[in-house]
Amino acid sequence: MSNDNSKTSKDDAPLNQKPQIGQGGELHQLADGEHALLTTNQGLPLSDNQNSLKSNPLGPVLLEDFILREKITNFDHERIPERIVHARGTGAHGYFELTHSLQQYTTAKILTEVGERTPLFTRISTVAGGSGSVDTPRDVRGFATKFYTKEGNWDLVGNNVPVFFIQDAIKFPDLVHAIKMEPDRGFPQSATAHDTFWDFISLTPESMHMVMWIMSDRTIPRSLRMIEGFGVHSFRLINENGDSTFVKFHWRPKLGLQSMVWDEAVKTAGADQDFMRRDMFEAIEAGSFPEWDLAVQLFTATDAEQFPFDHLDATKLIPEELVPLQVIGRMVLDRWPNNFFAETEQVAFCPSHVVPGIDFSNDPLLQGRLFSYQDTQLSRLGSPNFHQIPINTPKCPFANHQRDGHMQMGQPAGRVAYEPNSLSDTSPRESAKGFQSAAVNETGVKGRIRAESFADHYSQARQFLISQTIHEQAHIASALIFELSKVEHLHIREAMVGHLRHISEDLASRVASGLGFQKIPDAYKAATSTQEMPPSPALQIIGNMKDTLMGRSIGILIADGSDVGTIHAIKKAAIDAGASVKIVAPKIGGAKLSDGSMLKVDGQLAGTPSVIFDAVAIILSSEGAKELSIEAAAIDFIRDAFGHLKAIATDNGGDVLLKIANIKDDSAVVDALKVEAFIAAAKTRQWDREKTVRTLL
Ligand code: HDE
Repeated sequence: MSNDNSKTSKDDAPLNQKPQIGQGGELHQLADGEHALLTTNQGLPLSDNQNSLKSNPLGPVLLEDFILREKITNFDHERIPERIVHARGTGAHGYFELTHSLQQYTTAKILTEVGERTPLFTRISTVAGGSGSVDTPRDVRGFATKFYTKEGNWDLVGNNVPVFFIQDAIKFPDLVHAIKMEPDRGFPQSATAHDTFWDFISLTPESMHMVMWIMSDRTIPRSLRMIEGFGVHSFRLINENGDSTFVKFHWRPKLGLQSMVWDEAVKTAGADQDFMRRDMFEAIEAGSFPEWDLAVQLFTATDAEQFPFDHLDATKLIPEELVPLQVIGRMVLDRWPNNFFAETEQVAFCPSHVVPGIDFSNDPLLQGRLFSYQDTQLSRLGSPNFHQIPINTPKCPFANHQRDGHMQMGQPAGRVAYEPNSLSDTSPRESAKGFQSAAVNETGVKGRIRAESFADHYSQARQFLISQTIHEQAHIASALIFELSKVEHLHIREAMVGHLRHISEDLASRVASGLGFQKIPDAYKAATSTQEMPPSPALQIIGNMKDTLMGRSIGILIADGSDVGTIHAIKKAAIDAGASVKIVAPKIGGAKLSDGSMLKVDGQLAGTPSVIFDAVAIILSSEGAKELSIEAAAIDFIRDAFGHLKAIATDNGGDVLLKIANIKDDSAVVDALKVEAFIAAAKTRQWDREKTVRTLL
């Protein structure tokens, strides 16, 4: 196996000292004392990695060339089947530190040993697109964590949204087939805005709460570091006495929540299709480690009886006004994987991976998941030995009598591979401290029957909607109009508006008007009527954004002649406030500032649009302004920043571009000399500006 012999990205010296040129002019880099020898997988050192074995220099390649065959065979099999859902993901290593013991509720050491750091690997993903799809579609984000605990691996495999589309696992293949690209045409990739998705949804009223979430700004996050995570289902904690308490798990980002505006998400996909992955990578490389609090909601079966919904129904959440969140620890992601494939691609999460003291509820969706994930790993990773791939291997001792199979890496010794046995004094045996399921009384009639308590499909959808700020409600209406406008079949559009009427007549009429309906379609025949539930402000994003520049990024657009003092003042203030700063200029080689000094540039204008920043400053001399006034990329830079509700600072040169872009001043378009005002405005988005830049129905 080769070791890490790569240079750091900051190291500029060329690597190879002794190249040789072959007869055909090709380069041969030879190992010197420091380089490892290049070998086959069997350890055979290679003398030539540039040429295959031929009968003469222009002759046919010989079958004898086992070196070529080994290399190509390996390459031919480099890909494994991608995940059927959540194919595109970004992963990182880190740790979990418990700050508050749940000893009263559980025996799980990871939840009872305060101060203990448990290593973990977290993978955050989109759901619908393939592994090569873009990072910023409107989509739920998967949020899966593998804790390597002392008592075995615990996988908390959740999403950034606390509810789901369906109530029973038997509907999952239908949902996924409807959401993914349509099978006859192979598009759209990574988008819900198409007929099959909305057809299925319009016939599945239980999905309406989830529809509100996916049409909200939750599904267009600004950064993976700024999303929440939810275990979604109720789980159980079991204590020493065998008593069980229900629990919901929540991840809360230290940087607060933040989303993009839709137009920004669309343009970011073009500017940088790896935007989220790069953002996470750069944050970790810079030592700004992404961090989340782990919080729990704890409740008993008796509490649950009082809830106006069934907590075993994954289309429902428990408002934190009803059951408060208790923060019990934190997760820090502090190490990027060495190898994307070996770790992020091969990591295998299974909700069935729990530790003693954590158990499952009867949520029918969770019950189906307990089967599905183990099963999918068999085809993705090819063998029941997938736990032997290092990223999946427990970091605590583990032993059993399972044997053999594809790619068995171990060499179990001895003749005993069964239990009970009398021939070994050391072979693994069961223990009283082992995993116990909650002792629950199950009674009732066996059958394929959906519980009556699952029949309310609209009340929490309405609760979510009315909990949002007016800006977020407008975004939900706009998103529905956008998506349904892509649906070709009129009856599907009508059916969806028919559902919305049970959530909010106001929302239904806004969407109907945006779709150009002359008359509002009939309401869908609901199984039960909508109950009025109190708003839950905790469900907003805008209300949960943090007034901070921590983890955010400021772009400063400059050109030759830009004022050195203004640039440095803005850069210093932004960095002091916790932001990262990038200098953008027409040429990557640098820009000569007003004092004659050269400033290093981080991005060339055409490849560094303002969508990748949270706020921008445009600092230009009159010459620079003249040069950029005919650059569409410069005008778009400023116009998009304005349209995406970002703070903008300009000096006199920057003002020239403001005029060309036809931007009228508002309180967040500030004079570049008023650095404090710019920094204050940069910490948030200008929601009140939105109505001046796009139609909000
Ligand atoms: Fe998954 N899901 N899922 N899912 N899911 C998979 O497992 C499945 C559901 C989630 O980063 C698959 O290894 C069924 C809810 C995440 O590797 C598969 C049902 C939630 C990931 C699978 C659900 C999730 C997956 C595909 C309905 C949030 C990515 C590849 C009963 C609580 C994990 C794989 C990673 C992946 C099945 C519904 C989250 C096919 C049958 C609800 C974060 O096994």
